[in-house]
Amino acid sequence: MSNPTTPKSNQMPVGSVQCDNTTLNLLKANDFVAKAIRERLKDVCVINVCSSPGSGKTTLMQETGKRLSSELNIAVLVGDPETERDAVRMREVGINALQIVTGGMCHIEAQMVLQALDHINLEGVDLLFIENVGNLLCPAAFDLGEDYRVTLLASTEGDDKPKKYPRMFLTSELMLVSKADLLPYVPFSIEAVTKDAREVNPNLEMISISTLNGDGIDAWCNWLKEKVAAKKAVSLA
Ligand SMILES: Nc1nc2c(ncn2[C@@H]2O[C@H](COP(=O)(O)OP(=O)(O)OP(=O)(O)O)[C@@H](O)[C@H]2O)c(=O)[nH]1
Ligand SMILES: [Mg+2]
Repeated sequence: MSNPTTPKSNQMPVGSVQCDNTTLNLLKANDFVAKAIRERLKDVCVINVCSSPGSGKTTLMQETGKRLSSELNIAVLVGDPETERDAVRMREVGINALQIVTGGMCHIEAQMVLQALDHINLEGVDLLFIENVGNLLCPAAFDLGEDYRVTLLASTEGDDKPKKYPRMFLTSELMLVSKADLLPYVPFSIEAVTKDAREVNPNLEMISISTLNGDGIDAWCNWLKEKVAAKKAVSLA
C-alpha cells in the first residue's frame, strides 16, 4: 500500500536530484487534495490504473468487472481528454462508471477526482478504479489519493519503456504486461522488461496478462482481492 507520508510527486529515480520549481509547488497542492481523498475513501480500495493510450486499461476493467462483480462491489472513474466512450463501455458490462473529461489535459488531477466523488454513488463500493488518461509521463506525478498504482505495458509497446519513463514504474506497485497473447509475434522480452523495471523499482510486482486468452487474469483478480481485504482490515482496525 502506498505510504501517504512519501508523496508520489516527491519520489525520484535513484541518482537524480530534485529541483524546486513552479510545477513542484503545484504538485504539493495536488498532494494536499490527494490526502483529503484518502481521508474520505477510508473504506474503499482505490487503484489508479495507468498506461500509454490503447494498452488495454478499459478492456481489463471490463473483464475484471465481469469476473469479480459477484464478489466485489466495483466502481470506476475514467479519465479521457474527450468523449465518454470508456464510461459507456464500462456501463455496458454493468459497472458503475463516471467519465472525467479532462478537456484536453494529459492526466487526471486529484481535484478532478474529488469533484467526481460528488457525482458517483460509492455506497457499499469495495474497489474503485481510476483509469488515468493514456500517458506514461504526466500521470506519474499526480497522486490521486490511491492506495495502489498499477501500470500496464503492452507487449506491442516495446520492452524498453521502464527505463525511458522511470517515474511511472517507480511510483507503481504493480506492472501488468498486457496483450501477452501477442508475445510470440513481437520482439518483447519479459525477462528484459522485468529486469529494467526492477532496477527502477526493486519492489515492483509483475503479472503478465491477456484479456483475449485469459492468461494472468486469475492472478490479477487474486491480487485485487488481497488488496481489498488489506484495506478493509486497516479501516476496521
Ligand atoms: N491482442 C490483445 N488486444 C487487446 C487486449 N486487451 C485489449 N486489447 C485491444 O487493445 C485496444 C485498446 O484497448 P483499450 O482497453 O481501449 O485500451 P485503453 O488503455 O483503455 O485505451 P485508452 O483509454 O485510449 O488509453 C482494443 O482494440 C482492445 O481490443 C489483449 O489482451 N490482447
Ligand atoms: Mg480506456
